[in-house]
Amino acid sequence: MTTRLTRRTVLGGLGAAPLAGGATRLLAQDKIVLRMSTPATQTDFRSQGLENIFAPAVADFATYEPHYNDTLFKQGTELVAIARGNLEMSITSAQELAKLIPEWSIFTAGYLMRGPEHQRKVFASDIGKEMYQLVEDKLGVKLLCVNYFGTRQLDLRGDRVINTPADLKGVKLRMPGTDAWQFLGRALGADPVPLAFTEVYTALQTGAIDGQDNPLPTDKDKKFYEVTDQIVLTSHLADMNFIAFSRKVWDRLSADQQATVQTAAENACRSISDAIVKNEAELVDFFKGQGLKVYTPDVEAFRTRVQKMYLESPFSKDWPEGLLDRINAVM
Ligand code: KDO
Repeated sequence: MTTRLTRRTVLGGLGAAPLAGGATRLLAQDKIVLRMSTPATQTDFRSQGLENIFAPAVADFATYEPHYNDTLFKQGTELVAIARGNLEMSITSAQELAKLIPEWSIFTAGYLMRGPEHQRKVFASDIGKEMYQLVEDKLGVKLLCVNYFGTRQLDLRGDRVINTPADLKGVKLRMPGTDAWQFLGRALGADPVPLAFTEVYTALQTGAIDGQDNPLPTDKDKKFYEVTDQIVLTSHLADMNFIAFSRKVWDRLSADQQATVQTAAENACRSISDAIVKNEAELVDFFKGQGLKVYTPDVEAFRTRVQKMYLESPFSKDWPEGLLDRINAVM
């Protein structure tokens, strides 16, 4: 038998044993359905990691049900859906978390995280425990693990050479539609345009936008190279994602099942990060082979401007006291 976690099943308890606080514990014959919503494709490394590592590990008591390409919830609405009990899982980002919990905007700052190892260590430390707890307390969402999503680079139409932020003046750069992302676009020197991930290919093809930013593996997976001419290696954001899991569902699992979910997610995150690191290293040659110009601009000029703008931004007022120094001190 499978049960979707709805208010009716929680409160009505389809044969499930009541727990304090109105939650219900899964009985042995029940299988919980874990719907995961994401704008990503099925071929994305994160999707594959969850399908191949997470899903089989929890299969004894849970049916993993992924929904790709924004088909269940729209990009950026998943966390609220989980908080309201309408969704069980998503692959979330610091930018989406920052929309609901301003302290999280610290992790949206360009040129802050130094890469996959730094991310892993930061979130394995007390910093991670505190920031994950904040999300659990405020949203009822558990963040199970962090994965490296790749380092974001500029991917543009046309042959305008980009060396410093000044060269991006007037460039209509698609960024995802939250304040944190739009600010990053402005900090880079561009004119940011908010647009859903699933609409980027067509907007590039028609020239509605001049470019977009994403990690190289995403540019390949979404075939953006078919409709752009150059990749500028600004490396402005070592991007990361988090496996978000409903606290209400978590509370229905036994201690053993919770441990299984946690380990399964951590194994998936590690494998996703490793696969992305490996793929990223191979992709410059791939894009050159597709006829794109790939080059490194004056990264220091971008870093200096972006870091200055973040420190002077209204976002930084919400950063917990001392956290920036603590993040930088993680080696
Ligand atoms: C994007 O919209 O550009 C982005 O890369 C932002 C990420 O935070 C992440 O949400 C990602 O899209 C989606 O998961 C689709 O891959």
